[in-house]
Amino acid sequence: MNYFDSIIIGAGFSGLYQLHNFRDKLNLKSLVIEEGNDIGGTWYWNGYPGARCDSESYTYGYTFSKEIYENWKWKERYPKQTIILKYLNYVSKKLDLKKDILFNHKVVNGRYLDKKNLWKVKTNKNKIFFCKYLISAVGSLSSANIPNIKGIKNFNGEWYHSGRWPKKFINFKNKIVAQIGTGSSGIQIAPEIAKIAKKIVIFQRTPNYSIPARNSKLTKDFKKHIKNNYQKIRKLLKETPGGHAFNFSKKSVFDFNEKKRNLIYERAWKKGSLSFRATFKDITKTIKANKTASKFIKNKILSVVKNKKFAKILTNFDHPFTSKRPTLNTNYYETFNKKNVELVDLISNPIIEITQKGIKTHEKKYSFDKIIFATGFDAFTGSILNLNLIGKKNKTLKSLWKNGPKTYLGIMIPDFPNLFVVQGPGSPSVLTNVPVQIEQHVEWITNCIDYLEKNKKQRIEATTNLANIWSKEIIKLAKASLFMKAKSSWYKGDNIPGKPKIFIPYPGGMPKYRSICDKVKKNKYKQFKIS
Ligand code: N01
Repeated sequence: MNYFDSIIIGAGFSGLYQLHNFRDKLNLKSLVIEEGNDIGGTWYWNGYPGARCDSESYTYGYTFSKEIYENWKWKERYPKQTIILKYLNYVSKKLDLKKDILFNHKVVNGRYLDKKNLWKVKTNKNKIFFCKYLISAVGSLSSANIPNIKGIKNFNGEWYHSGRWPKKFINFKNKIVAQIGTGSSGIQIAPEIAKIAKKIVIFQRTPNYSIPARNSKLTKDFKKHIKNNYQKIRKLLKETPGGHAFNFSKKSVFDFNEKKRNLIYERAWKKGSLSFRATFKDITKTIKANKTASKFIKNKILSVVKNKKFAKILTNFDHPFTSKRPTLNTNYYETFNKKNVELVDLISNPIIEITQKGIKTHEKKYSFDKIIFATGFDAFTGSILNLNLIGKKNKTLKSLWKNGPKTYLGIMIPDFPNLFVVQGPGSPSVLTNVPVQIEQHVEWITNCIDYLEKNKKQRIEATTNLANIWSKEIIKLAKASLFMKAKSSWYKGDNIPGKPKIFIPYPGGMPKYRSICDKVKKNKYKQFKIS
C-alpha cells in the first residue's frame, strides 16, 4: 500500500517547510505531491514578465534557520520571480527536500475513510496514496481566474494568464498585445510589455492605488546589516501586524497641518515600498485619515500621466487606499506616456466579446496578436476546493463551504479530521508578508501533530461550533476595518461570479493571531475533538 504518515499537497514555501518539519523533526514518513515539474508554488506558476515580489527581499524568506538565512545573499531590494525560485532551490538542496516530492501529479480528489482513519488521495495520473495526516499547502492565490468572456475560444492568437504563465519563451517583440486586469500582476506586466511590443492596450475595470517600489541593488552596508541582524529582523517580523520589517508611525495624520503632512508623505513616496501605508498610524484605520493618503496618491498620478483622459481613468477610484491589496510599481504610470500604450476604461466601454482577431468593446473593435489575462485568482478557497475533498459522512468540502469557508484558525475544518490547511481561509494569509505566516502555520501544525503522536492520539477535528465562532470573529473584525469599504474586492469574494460574498482572511493582524494560536497549543488543543 502506498502509505505515508503525512501527505502534503503543494511544493511552494508552505509545502517545503512542512516537509522539512514532518520528516526531519517528527520523523514522519512524508510525501509532497506537486502539480508542476519543479518546486516554487506561486513563484513556479507566476513567471510573467516583470514578476517580482512586493515584500523586501531580506524579509521574504524562511527565518527558522540562522544558517540558511545568513548564507543566502539577496542582491536587490525586491527579489525577481526567478531569484525566488533560486532561493527555494537553495533551501531545498540544503535540506534535501526534492527526493520526497512527487512532481507532475495533480491531486484530483481526497476522501477521508472514517473506519480506517486514513485519507485516500488520488492524482490525475491515477496514483492512489493513503495517509494519516493530509496537509493542504496549495496557497491562497493558485486558482487562476480566467473570466468567462464570450468568444474566448474563438481567438486566433495566443492568450495567457499571469498566474499560469507558460514555461516557453513568448516573443512580444513588434506584437500588438491586449492586457486585461490592472491589479498587482497587471501593474508589473504592462511596463515590461510596453518596452518591447509594437502596441499594448490595457483594459482596466477598476483603478488601483500604486506606490513606487523604488527597487535598487542592495548596498554592501545593507547586506552586512542583514547578516548581522538576523535575530533582530526575525523578532521584528513577528511583532508587526503584517509580518513586514516596518512599524506603523505612532503619529496621526491630524498631528500635522496639511503642508507638513504632505512633506511627510513626499518622503515616504520617495522611499517607496508597502510601508507607505504606515506613514501615519491611522491611514488604514479611519476614512478621514485615509482620505489624505488617497488624495496624495491621486495627485501624484495626475502629475505623472500626461494624457488627461488616461489620467482620469487611472484615478477614478471607487475605494479607499488599502481597502484592497495595495500594489507597488516600477514605472507603471510613466508607461502611459509612451506612444505605444493605450488605456481602455471598461466601466464606460465594456468588453462585449473576444473575436477571432481580438477584442470587441462597446465602442470599438481591436485586433491583437496576443491577450494577457492579469485577472487574478479565485482566492483563498479556489485551490483547496479544486482538491475535491470529502470528509466524514460523505460530506464534500464544496457543500460545507457553499455559503463561505468554515474553518477554525484557518487551519482546521469541521468534519475533516486530520486535515490541516497552511494559510487557509480564515487565517491572516495574504494580509501578511506571506512567508512569515507560513512559518507560523507550519510550526503550529507540526507541534499539534507532535502532541497527537506523543499522546498516542489518532485524530483531531475542529467542531462546527468552533468554526462558527471563528467566522463571527472575522466578520466582526472586518466590519471594524476599512476592508469592507471597498465596493468590490477579492478579499470578500467579489471577483468570482457566484462566490459567496464574505470577508475571508483574518484581519486582526499577525501578533494577535499568533497569540490565539499559541494559547490553543498551550491549552493542549482542548477546543478540538481529539480521540
Ligand atoms: O489579481 P487582482 P493580481 N474583466 O485580483 C481585473 C498577489 N501578487 O494577480 O479590480 C476585466 O488583484 C480586476 O478588476 P477589478 C497579491 O497578493 C503579488 O493582480 O476586479 N477585468 C483587476 O484589475 C495580489 O494582490 C505580487 O475591477 C477583470 C485584475 O483583473 C494578488 O496576487 C504580484 C475581470 C485582477 O487583479 C492578486 O493580484 C502579483 C474581468 N472579467 C500578485 N476580472 C507581488 O508580490 C478581473 N479583472 C508582486
